[in-house]
Amino acid sequence: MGFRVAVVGATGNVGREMMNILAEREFPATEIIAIASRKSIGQTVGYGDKELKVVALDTFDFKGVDIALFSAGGSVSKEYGPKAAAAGAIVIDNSSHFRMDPDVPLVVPEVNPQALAGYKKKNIIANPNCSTAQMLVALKPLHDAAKIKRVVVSTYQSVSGAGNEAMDELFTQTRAIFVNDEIKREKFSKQIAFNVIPHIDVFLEDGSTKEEWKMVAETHKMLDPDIEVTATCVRVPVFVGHSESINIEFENPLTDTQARNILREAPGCLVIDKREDGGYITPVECVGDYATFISRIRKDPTVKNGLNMWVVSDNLRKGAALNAVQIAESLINQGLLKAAA
Ligand code: 11C
Repeated sequence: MGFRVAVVGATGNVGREMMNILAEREFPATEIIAIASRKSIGQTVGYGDKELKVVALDTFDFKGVDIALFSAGGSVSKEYGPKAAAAGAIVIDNSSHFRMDPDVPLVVPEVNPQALAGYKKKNIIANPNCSTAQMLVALKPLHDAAKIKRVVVSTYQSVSGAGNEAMDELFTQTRAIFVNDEIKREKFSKQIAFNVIPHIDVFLEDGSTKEEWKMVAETHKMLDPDIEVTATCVRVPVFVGHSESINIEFENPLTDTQARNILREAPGCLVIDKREDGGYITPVECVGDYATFISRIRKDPTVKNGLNMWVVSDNLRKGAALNAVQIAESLINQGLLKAAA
């Protein structure tokens, strides 16, 4: 007994991680179908110790598929997500396309698993933006304890969030600097090697970027619409792993020791906070892990009830592929999805 699972965008960064995580977590699948655009036909993708041939999306019939994990960009989700959902598959979509649709639950299982029950309206569930997912895994237990009023977050986001070509651009620019070659810019509007870029996704009219807006809007949808959030999202020359400096103001008192103890027990969180040289996490150490790592938990003495912390996670995993697979697992655990006998 098990489920037929389709992975759409299987050859991308996140799609490959979806395949890895389905295998690692021994997701109860009777069949995994690796789907991508026509240009990927002929490629294979790894699933455990198997190599699966890629199937073309435009001719694929989703009938009989139980779960379709989409990570092929917003336009593919817009066109094919509803088709897969109409054919009977539960679509778990990693793009931003459906996130703000009131009839589509936006879910991080450690934060709002109860929202999953609403998936039946469209047969679609949205996965949040990677920077929001890891922030909320850390904020939710603290909000439950002392009610968060305001969050000021600055992100340090790896290039893998922008896809394979962005990773290649960091690599080739870095090499070009060492061999004194021309630095070519394609994916990023400024040099990314040995630099930082305060710009992720498109600019909005108020001067913020869409990435920053997502951190606000998605926090409101998933955690609490009353929390004030302000974000600055920055691209850094790191291949995988997003980091965040988070300043939190609470309604009620919460000491740094209390926060550390709460986070030590919280689902999905791993506290590494030794207050000594190297006693904190950096992005290279989180790669391939499932956890949201939390370090540098300390009092902010400039407000009545304030804390600062440093939050790091593998953006391709908790920020995308892992969260999508956890949503599927949570559907099964909540009895919302049953395998055919
Ligand atoms: C980045 N967070 O690091 C983005 C990638 O809305 O799902 C994911 C974009 C999204 O560039």
